[in-house]
Amino acid sequence: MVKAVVVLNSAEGVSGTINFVQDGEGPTTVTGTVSGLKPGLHGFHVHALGDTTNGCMSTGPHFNPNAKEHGAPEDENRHAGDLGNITAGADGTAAVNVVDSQIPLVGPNSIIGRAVVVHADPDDLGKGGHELSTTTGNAGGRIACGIIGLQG
Ligand SMILES: [Cu+2]
Ligand SMILES: [Zn+2]
Repeated sequence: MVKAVVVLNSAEGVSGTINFVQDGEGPTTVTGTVSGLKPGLHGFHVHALGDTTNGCMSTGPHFNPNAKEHGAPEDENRHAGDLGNITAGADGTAAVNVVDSQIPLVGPNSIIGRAVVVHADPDDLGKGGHELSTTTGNAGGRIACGIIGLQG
């Protein structure tokens, strides 16, 4: 069992903690809470780099070790880091509950040391017809991020 955690940092009042657990070669379970959000959908991704020297901007593009296009978590053609959207309620809090097979915590495609990014706007899952749909889901600004670190 390998565990990891992200503490989200934000210049915009968003906060949260996200936990990752992977048992053996199985899928990774992602759970947590994000608060301080505008109600509604917010893009939620693993980005390639654990670099926050320039805030969330320096975390690079979506983690994409297999050179695919942006998509929905259930799509075959998706970035490994495409975890879809989280949904904030009227109180601005979103619960995260994801099980995904493309974000391992071990091996060559491990997400340890990369970043989780929460966006201002909904991720259109590659289907919005915008010029950014197939790269970012047109999810808008990066309002919170944190580096994925090993947890004991
Ligand atoms: Cu993102
Ligand atoms: Zn993507």
